[in-house]
Amino acid sequence: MTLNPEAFSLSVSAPSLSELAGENVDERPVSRQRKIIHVDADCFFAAIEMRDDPKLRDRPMAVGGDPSRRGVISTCNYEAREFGVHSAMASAYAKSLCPELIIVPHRTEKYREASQIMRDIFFDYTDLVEPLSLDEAFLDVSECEKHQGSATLIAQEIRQRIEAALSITVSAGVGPNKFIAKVASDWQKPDGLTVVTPAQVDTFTAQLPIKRVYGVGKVTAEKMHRVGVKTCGDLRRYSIFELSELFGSFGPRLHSLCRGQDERLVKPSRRRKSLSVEHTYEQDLPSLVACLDKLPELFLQLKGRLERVDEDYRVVKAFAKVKFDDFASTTVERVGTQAQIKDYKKLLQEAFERGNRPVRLLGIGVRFVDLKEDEDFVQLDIFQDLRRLYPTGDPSHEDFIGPTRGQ
Ligand code: DCP
Ligand code: MG
Repeated sequence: MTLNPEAFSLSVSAPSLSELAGENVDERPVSRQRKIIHVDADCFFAAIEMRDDPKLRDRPMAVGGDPSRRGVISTCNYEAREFGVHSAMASAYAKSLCPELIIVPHRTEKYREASQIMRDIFFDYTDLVEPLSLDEAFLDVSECEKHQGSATLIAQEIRQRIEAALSITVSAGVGPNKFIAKVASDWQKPDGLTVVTPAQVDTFTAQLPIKRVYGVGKVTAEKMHRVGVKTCGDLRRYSIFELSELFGSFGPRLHSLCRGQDERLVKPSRRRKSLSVEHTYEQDLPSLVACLDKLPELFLQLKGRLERVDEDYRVVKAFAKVKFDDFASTTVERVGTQAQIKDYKKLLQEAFERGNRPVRLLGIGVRFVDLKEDEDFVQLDIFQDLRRLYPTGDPSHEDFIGPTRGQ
């Protein structure tokens, strides 16, 4: 049976709130229909390298170690994949498959930087973000109110924002659980969005080759093939007892997964460390005065975002970022700030003076400590608890950034 990605392609016109909250395909009494997004960057390390060096584009390239020093491929672009090159392959062997393959070394700092920017974008939609690696994360957007709660539109916006911010593409999958979302994000890679509604889960998983199920390795898949099980649908013929006998403790899980059921929660392992807003201007800002003119608008945006973070975050630093017309960028940050607009004026001035030339991008933000993560957090003198500063939480105070919700 062939899989048909088209059947699950993006349908922007259909608001997925009703879809995803709608029909319950299995018979279990599910208390709440969840909306999970899985995001995974396309050939991540390679994409960053191609972005930064256009000579690497449109030809097979990989990131990895030197073939003459027993190096290994970390990843490669999609052109190289056509030659059979893939992650974890010896670079020398990759070269033998594709002699024109260009292999460039890692720049880990760049990948971390990009990863952080992706995460900051995810946190604009939910605090329930579970990073799986530098380029991959689950988001539970069940409670997100953006786009009237449409996970489809949220995923689409996340993809667009990452591409605009980083000039790389990511693929996303939307589904009612982690398993479905993860399979879906891989469905139309690269640069794809696949939405599997609750009503489609049954058909979608029935056709799914068994090797797509996380935890089913080569050996298990071969064992299944020998007894005629090629798809998740085929596996449904076996009872939970039979599967437990055949696959031990993995049996009950297989029983659920082959029906597209997965109750695992999105576990936010790390919470956000910072929050910022930035803007690239269509025309460069020629002077410090022109930059300062733009500050109130950015400040209002930042304030709006900060109102949505939860009360376990404390602001410890404010920062301003400036990118000049020669693409050099600089960030000035300071502890002991109250993160008021006058603080940002000073930071911006200092940042501007480092380059003293026209500016293409301005950003301002705050860094947090997270009381949930840091139980031993001691309130240091060098920064202020903004809630103590403004106990009335008067939002009309123009310099006030509400750090918490429900002030
Ligand atoms: N990576 C690595 N070694 C591996 C696998 C991955 O160093 N054996 C690194 C390089 C990848 C990054 O992790 O760019 C993300 O891994 P993915 O599995 O998501 O692979 P890619 O993003 O490169 O490709 P895809 O488009 O298939 O997601
Ligand atoms: Mg990836």
